[in-house]
Amino acid sequence: MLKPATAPDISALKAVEERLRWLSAWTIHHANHVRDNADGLKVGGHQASCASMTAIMAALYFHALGPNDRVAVKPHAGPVLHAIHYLLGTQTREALENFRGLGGAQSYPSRTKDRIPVDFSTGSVGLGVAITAFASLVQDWLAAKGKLAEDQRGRFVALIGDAELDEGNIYEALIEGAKHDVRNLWWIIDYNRQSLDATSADRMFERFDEIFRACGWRVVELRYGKRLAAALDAQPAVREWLESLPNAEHSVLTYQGGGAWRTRMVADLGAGSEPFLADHDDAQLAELMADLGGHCMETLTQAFDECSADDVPTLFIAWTVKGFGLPFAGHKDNHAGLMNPTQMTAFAEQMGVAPGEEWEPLGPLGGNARAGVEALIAAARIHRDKRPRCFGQLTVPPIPAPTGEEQSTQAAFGRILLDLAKSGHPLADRILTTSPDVTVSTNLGAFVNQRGLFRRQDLADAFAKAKIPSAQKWGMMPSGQHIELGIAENNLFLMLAAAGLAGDLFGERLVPIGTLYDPFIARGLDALNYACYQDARFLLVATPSGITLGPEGGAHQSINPPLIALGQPGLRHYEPAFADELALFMGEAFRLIDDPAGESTYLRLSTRNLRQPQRANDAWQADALAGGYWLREPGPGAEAAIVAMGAVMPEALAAHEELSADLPGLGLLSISSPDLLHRGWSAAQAARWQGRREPGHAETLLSRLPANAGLVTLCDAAPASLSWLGGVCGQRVAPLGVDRFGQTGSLADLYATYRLDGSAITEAIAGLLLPNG
Ligand SMILES: Cc1ncc(C[n+]2csc(CCOP(=O)(O)OP(=O)(O)O)c2C)c(N)n1
Ligand SMILES: [Mg+2]
Repeated sequence: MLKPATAPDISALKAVEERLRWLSAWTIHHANHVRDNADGLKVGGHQASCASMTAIMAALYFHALGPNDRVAVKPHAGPVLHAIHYLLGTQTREALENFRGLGGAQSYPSRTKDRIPVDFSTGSVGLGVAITAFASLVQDWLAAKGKLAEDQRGRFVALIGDAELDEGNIYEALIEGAKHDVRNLWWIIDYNRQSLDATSADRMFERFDEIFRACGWRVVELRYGKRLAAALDAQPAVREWLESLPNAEHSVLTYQGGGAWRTRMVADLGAGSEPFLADHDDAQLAELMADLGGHCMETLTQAFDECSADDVPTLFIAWTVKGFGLPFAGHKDNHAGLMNPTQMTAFAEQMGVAPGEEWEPLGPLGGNARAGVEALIAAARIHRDKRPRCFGQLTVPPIPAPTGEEQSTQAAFGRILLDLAKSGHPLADRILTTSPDVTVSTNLGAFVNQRGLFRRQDLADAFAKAKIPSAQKWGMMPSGQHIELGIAENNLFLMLAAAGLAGDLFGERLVPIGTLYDPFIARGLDALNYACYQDARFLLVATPSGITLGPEGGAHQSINPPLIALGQPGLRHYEPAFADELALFMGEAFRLIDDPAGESTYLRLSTRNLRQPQRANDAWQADALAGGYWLREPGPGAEAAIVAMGAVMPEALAAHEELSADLPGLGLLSISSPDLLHRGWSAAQAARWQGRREPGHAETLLSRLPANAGLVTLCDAAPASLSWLGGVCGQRVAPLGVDRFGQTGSLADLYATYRLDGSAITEAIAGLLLPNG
């Protein structure tokens, strides 16, 4: 691992810290109190959260970080990151002046929306921390395959608000990381002992270090700065007193200042406090008591230097004061607190910033101090421009559909991946598969047998060695492509997020494929959203799904994921009924992973064996890719159509055959993506407002029917997944689907109970065509 290039220039780093504290506070102040505010909404920002971290971030960015290191910055310290890039010359004054405005610097660091290089977006606390563990794992995966040279590798740093430690996803990642012997991680806690609402509970003090140590981490606690440590060393009684002070009272005294510290020490320690207090007036005392490890440049740089030489995952607990150096330092309500204009003027004076010079990057610095800071900035090894995103590395081979008269989409998925693994096509080498303990039951097993499990050190399959027959070969090796996760679906999505950013993080586009049971998407929903928000690219295969799972019962029968997908940007839902559709959508998903304008794909699959259709030609394919195609064309003047999706297609086909005698021209529309159809519908409205007439695919399909036709929609999911289609051309709809929890049962029983069968379709059509019947 890279060591810091030079000994730290402490005074220059301190000057940088002041600049960061000023610029972050000013950026927020400007947005709230200087810039025009037409709508009167509070703009907001977190001056206290920023001031808490400026020393830590100065020490990191201008001393400790190497060129390949990647950082997830605590969301509320976003303005500090922008200030750093302003000093480095990679952020503009214009973007800072427009902080939290349209096109300006974002409130929380955003990979896609900010113009500065942001390694990981943050905002939903906890997720930015955990993704660094998975990014480190992806780095090891690539390195083990010779895809990432030694000098291209780096460390993954998470800057963490201490209240983020309440997020369970951090511990899920910690445990998974320990299993994989994760390394090159620095998690740095801004331990200001304040959250949004309040000060932290004392009972968790000295517990986090135990948790991390138990997982094999090195824990470095930076409690005191050099000056305070020396003062307390000389007066052990004061140290004992200070360390027994409840956190809330510590915060009160920090807020009240030197006079309050003095009064309290005299009251609690009597004459014993005199030697400690004697040399300091109130202002000096306040400063001394705020000299915590996370504000002391010597302490920080020394700690970072000491841990730079190895790759041991390290937790730094840097004690800090929330709002350090600001008038509301330590106040429990300071989270969203903003300095008022009077306080800001006083702060400017204190920082030596003259009126009109607020945006000067180096502000009041002159002479040697300025030269020192300029040298520090020039030497910052993390300095880099935003890299262009990395696309165009994949060639997608044709994906043939598995043959077989009867197939389930889940089994076909396994076959397609197996064929790819055996084909030796370069795309297969870029596939990283992963699953939270459902590799075998989602049909990933055959691929894993071919390509192995990833582990930095070889580990033979004990069962195979003992010659015990098993369908699964679980040999672990550096060349292995599958990353097996414990049952924590949140980790699956963070893994997909990290692997889906491999192109941007490491210059190597991967094809991440993750599998899980469809209902458990909900378990990792925020992490899925987080992955999409960063435009990570992957293929999510959710199987099995719906009440079609039959005897497995209601706890495993998913209902609402198609609705989730309908509302999730950056994720395209396809729900194939047949194996040839699946093959088509998998090819498309691979293409989308490597297309700058692409997105991730969610395939909702099933274990139900369906008789496969005989196709006359490939004409259906373009329409299927766009979201739906006529499986049975409607006749002229057709009064009705059945509109069906996925595993219930046999019921739709049978009903179609039965009803066609009485309803000539009855159509059967196969929906492959309600998500795409809805987007097309919205886009058509937007185009119309701009004077263009570009019907969406749903309109093109449904305009084959008269405006007064009836639609029976049918899916093994929430009926709203398809019922909205009636709005496209104004046709009447009878929606069939699942809107109660499922239960155990045979398919015939369940389809009858939940009204997904032929008689339900017949009744629904009758209801549409004979409203009084
Ligand atoms: C998942 C999630 N829940 C809630 C919030 C709202 N929120 C933002 S910051 C915060 C507390 C932050 O405290 P801490 O992590 O200690 O940061 P500090 O500002 O003290 O440095 C909360 C609850 C959020 N951003 N994300
Ligand atoms: Mg905090």
